[in-house]
Amino acid sequence: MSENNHKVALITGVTGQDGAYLSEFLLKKGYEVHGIKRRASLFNTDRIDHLYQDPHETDVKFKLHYGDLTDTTNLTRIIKETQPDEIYNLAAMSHVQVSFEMPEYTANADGIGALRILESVRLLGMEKKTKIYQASTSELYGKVQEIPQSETTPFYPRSPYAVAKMYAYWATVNYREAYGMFACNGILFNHESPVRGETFVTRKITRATSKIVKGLQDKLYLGNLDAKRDWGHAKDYVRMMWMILQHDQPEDWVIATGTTTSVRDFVRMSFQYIGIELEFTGVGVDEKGTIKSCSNPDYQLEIGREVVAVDPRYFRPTEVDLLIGDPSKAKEKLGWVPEIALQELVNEMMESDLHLMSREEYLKSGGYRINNYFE
Ligand code: NDP
Ligand code: GDR
Repeated sequence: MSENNHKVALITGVTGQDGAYLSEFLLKKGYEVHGIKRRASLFNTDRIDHLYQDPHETDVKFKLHYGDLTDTTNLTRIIKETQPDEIYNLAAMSHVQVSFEMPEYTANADGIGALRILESVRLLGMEKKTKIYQASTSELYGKVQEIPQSETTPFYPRSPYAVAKMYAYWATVNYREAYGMFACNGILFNHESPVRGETFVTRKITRATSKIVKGLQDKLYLGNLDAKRDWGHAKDYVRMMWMILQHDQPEDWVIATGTTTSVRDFVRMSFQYIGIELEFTGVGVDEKGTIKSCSNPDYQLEIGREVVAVDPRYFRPTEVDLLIGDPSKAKEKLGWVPEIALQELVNEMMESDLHLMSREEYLKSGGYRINNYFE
C-alpha cells in the first residue's frame, strides 16, 4: 500500500494495448499505477497519453519509469522504489511472426524477463507482499492437442515466442510452488481493440478496409486465411487480469470467449460493416477476395474488383491453425464472462479506423505524406 492507503500496481508493457486498458482500469479503481516504458527515439506513449499526469502536480497517481525487461538492475531498482502490491508483467516482444526473426531477443525479453521480475521480488524479500500476474498466452497450445483448450490441455509451442512464453509460464508456477509466492498465469486467447498494434491481423484488416474504401490503399495482402482464432476484446480481458490477483488462491486461468472465427471471416465482417459483401475464390496462394456487392452509396467501389490477395511472405514457418478456449473455470470460480461480442469488437475497430483514415484522407488532400506501411 502507498502512504495514503491506495494499492500500488506496477505494469510492465504500459505503452502496449493491454497496458493502456489495464492502467485505465486500475486508476478507476483508485490504484496508484506505475508503468515501465522503454526509451524510444520518438514519443511512444500514444495509447496512454489520455492518462498522463504532469509529474509536477501533487497527488499524481500515474507514474512512468524508464526500463526494459532485459535489464535486471533496472527492474530490481524500480520494484524496490515503487513497492508494488501487484505487478502485471505485460511487456513482451509480442509478435509471433517477428519472433522467428528475433528468437534470441524474444527468449531474453519474454522468457528470462519474467524470471527477472520473479527473482527480483524474491531477492528484495517482497515475496509475501507482492502478487504477480504473468501474461501467458494461448500460443502455448500451438499444435492442436485438444478442442477446446483449457487449463489442463497439454502445451505444444510452435514459435520462438511461444517457447519463450512457455519458460515464463513454468517459472511463474515454480516460484509459486517453491517460495509460496502469489504468482499467477493468465492464459489469454487473442484480444483486440481499436488500439491493437497495426501489424496484428485484426487491426491490419480494419485499417486496410478503411483505407481501401477511402482510396488510400489498393489491396489487402494477407497470409493464412484459414487460421482460426478465439478473438475477444482487450477491455474484458484486463478486468480478468485484475480478478486473478484478487482471488483467494494463486492459480492459472484460461481467458477466452469460447468461439472461434477464421481470418477470412474477420475480413468479411470488416467489409460488411461498410455494406460491402466479398466473394472469395481460389485456394491457397491463389485465393482472392473480390467485391460482390456494395450497398453503401458513400463508397464507389467497382463490383468484381480484387481487394484481398494472399502473399506467402505472411506465412509462418510453423503455424497455429486453430485456437478455441474453454473459459469455464473463470466463469465458475470468478464469475467472469466476456461482455463484448466479436461483432461489437469489429464495429468498434472499424469505426475508429474509418475515423483515423478520414484524417489521413484530409492530410493527403492537403499534400501531406501519409503513412503507407502495409505490413
Ligand atoms: P503489445 O505488443 O501491444 O505491447 C507490448 C508492450 O511490451 C509494449 O509496451 C512494449 O513497449 C513492451 N515491451 C516490449 N519489449 C520490451 C522490453 N524488452 N522491455 C520492456 N518493455 C517491452 O502487446 P499486448 O498489449 O497485446 O499484450 C500484452 C502482453 O500479453 C504481452 O506479453 C503479450 O505477449 C501477451 N498476450 C497478448 C495477447 C493478445 O491477444 N493481445 C494474448 C495473450 C498474451 P513499446 O511500446 O516500446 O514497444
Ligand atoms: P497471433 O496474432 O499470432 O495469434 O498472436 P496475429 O494477429 O499476428 O495472427 C493471427 C493469425 O492470423 C494469421 N494471418 C496473419 N497474421 C498477421 N499478423 N498478418 C497477416 O498478414 C496475416 N495473415 C494471416 C496468422 O498466421 C495467425 O494464424 C497474437 C499476439 O497478440 C500474441 O502476443 C498473443 O500471445 C496471441 O495473439 C494469443
